[in-house]
Amino acid sequence: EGDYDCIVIGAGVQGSFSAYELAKRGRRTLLLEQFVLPHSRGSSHGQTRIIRKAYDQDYYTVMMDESYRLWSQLEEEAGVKLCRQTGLLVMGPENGTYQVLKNTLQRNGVPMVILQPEEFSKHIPHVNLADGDAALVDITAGVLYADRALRAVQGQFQKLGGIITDGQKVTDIRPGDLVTVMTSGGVYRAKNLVVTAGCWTNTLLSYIGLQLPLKVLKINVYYWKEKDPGCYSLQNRFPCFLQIECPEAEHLIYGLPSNEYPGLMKVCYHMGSETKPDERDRQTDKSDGDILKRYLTRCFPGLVPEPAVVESCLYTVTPDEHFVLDCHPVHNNIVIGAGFSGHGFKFGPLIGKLLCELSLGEVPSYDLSPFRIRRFQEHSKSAL
Ligand code: PYC
Repeated sequence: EGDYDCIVIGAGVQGSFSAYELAKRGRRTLLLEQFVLPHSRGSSHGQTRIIRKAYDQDYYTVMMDESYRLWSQLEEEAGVKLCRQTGLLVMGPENGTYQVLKNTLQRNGVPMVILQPEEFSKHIPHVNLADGDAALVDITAGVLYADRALRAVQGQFQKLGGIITDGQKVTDIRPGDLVTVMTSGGVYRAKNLVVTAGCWTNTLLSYIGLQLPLKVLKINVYYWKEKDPGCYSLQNRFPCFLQIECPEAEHLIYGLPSNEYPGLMKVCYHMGSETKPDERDRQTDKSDGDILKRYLTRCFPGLVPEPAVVESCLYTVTPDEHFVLDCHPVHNNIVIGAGFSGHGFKFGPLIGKLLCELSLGEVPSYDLSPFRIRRFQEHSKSAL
């Protein structure tokens, strides 16, 4: 119990970085988490994520520039390695989203290598490039060590005097000049509140008169056995990859080199089935596994096309798959970071900085208009 300058609800990657930024600016900050940390019930667990600048919108590529710098600052401060450069292989039909990513990289001067189809197998053995597909490598990309990053940022937050209270579920929020947060274990007050509750966002927003158009998806995280151990491994410098628009799949397929389970490569479908955040274990749809089997049989002949390990993760997806970074429309001392739509982890340090800026009433360092809550009303109006 007690008073703070700021309370952050949700100790996933975005909440942890927000709390850290606030503490760095001398704010007495409480980071609240419903589960006992660390846990795997949300969207920030697991050992690895992709970090990349290859995007279809310039503003994400530009924002990643700073995010990379902030990741290395944290590496230095905490004395741990959090990123490993592997490159990102992007494959897809020449004239489509592939071209959009390529143009964004070129416009923003991101170092990349374009692989001509005839030399592809020399550079990337063990992968079959589909007929008609083009390929490039975003050199700057790599793997982020996700679990380790969360530990590091939470540790730095605590070193700055920040308080983490875990195992307490929020049961009510009362807005006002001092916001009151009731949990299963206490009552807390602060001048400012940041809500970064992942797929529980709408549950919390229901206490403060707001609902966002967020869908919660359960993503199956598949690991596939290498026939020849190491041939797709991080040690052997195999890159992360994105397969855009292929005959087997309507959505992206992505992969990371084998690392956390030696001999197993993570390859997943960037789509899942809808669930409620507390009922994910009831959602057992694995039809994406068949899509991946067909794709891997054709393009990754060095993998056994039968999943060896299946884990899960939740995405909280907005209609346009852009984030929500905004103040509550009525209570401007409440800031919301949500809807990271399965591509937010890599932005964590920058999202933390931006939510901190919003919370302190500062002009944010980037144009946040793509991330405003208002866009949903505008869309629904124009649809009517
Ligand atoms: O944003 O790079 C990404 C990503 C890969 C898999 C899910 N998200």
